Amino acid sequence: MNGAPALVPLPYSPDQVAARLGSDWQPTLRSAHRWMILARTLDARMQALQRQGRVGFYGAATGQEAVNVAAGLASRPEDWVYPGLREQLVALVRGHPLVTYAHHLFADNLDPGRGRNMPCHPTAQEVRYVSMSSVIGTQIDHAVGTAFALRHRHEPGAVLAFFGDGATSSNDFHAALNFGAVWGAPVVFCCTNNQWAISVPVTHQTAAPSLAAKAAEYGLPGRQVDGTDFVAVFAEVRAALEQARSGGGPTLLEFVLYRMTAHSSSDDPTRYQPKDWAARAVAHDPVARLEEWLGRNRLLDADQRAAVAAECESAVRDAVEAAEATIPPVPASLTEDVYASGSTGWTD
Ligand SMILES: Cc1ncc(C[n+]2csc(CCOP(=O)(O)OP(=O)(O)O)c2C)c(N)n1
Ligand SMILES: [Mg+2]
Repeated sequence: MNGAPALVPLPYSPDQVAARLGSDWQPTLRSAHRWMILARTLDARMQALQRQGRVGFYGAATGQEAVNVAAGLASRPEDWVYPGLREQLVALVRGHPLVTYAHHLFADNLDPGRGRNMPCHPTAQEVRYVSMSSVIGTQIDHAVGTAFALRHRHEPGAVLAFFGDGATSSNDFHAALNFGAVWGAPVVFCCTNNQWAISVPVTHQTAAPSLAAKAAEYGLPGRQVDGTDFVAVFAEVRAALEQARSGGGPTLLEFVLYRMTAHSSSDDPTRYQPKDWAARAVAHDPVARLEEWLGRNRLLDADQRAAVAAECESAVRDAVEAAEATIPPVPASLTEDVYASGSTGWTD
């Protein structure tokens, strides 16, 4: 495949940004920046805590923040999210409390999943963020099923289905695109092409000209998007969600970006990545890219940047402290939520 498109500095003038984001573009960009810094702060802290043995596992989303924040901000409360490993920020942007996510990461008694899932596999029912399956690709089919159900019940909303470049080689990806298109299901397929599936480069994953190109054979539109450009991702996700909601069927969006960390805390990428990868990834850092543009357009100065960083540091510190002060799941919880007894808590 032809790999990443040429990534250029944010090409937008403020007028173009306003046109693509709408009238409230300045608060949207400031809010996006704050969320991206929070995510990066959380990633750095959790990777350090994992190495100290204080959390069991961590899968960072460093380099993928623009996609997560843009998708979160472009979605509506009635929409659903089926994530892969690196989309927890979408739940936070949609209103899942940071401290609840910290309870999940520490698998404590206030984790909504009571420590049953690996860290980075939260469930956030109140924001329609469905617990991730570690089995690569399976969530894409589940997302299509939910989208079909929404339409069948005449309920509003659409579904965001996230998965990586590696997941495009799973059977589920192909079944989901096929039936999503056949049924005209209100789903947006969001492929985060970070160019690696653990140690397998995307160039070994497919001979197709791009991952987005696969959409055509299933009869739905597919577009490659620069996933390091917040404005581009926001505009594309918003348009695809609108199309889905209005009965126009699914879209496949391929977000090309760079994995800036190891696959997870269990991985050592120096054993397989080319020596210049880290430098190439840093050159395509979505946070630096947005900050550079905000600075150039006088929307962010050094003091404001420092204030955002301090606010995020303190939010992460408070969340970690609250989690570490919480007891592990009580033994009796082992049998809770296993069998349905009366109401499941879900409304239908
Ligand atoms: C069915 C299945 N096969 C293999 C694995 C092991 N595994 C975990 S993550 C991963 C790579 C996923 O790569 P990609 O889809 O590109 O997502 P990324 O981790 O890069 O975000 C693999 C092979 C798995 N979890 N499930
Ligand atoms: Mg990948």
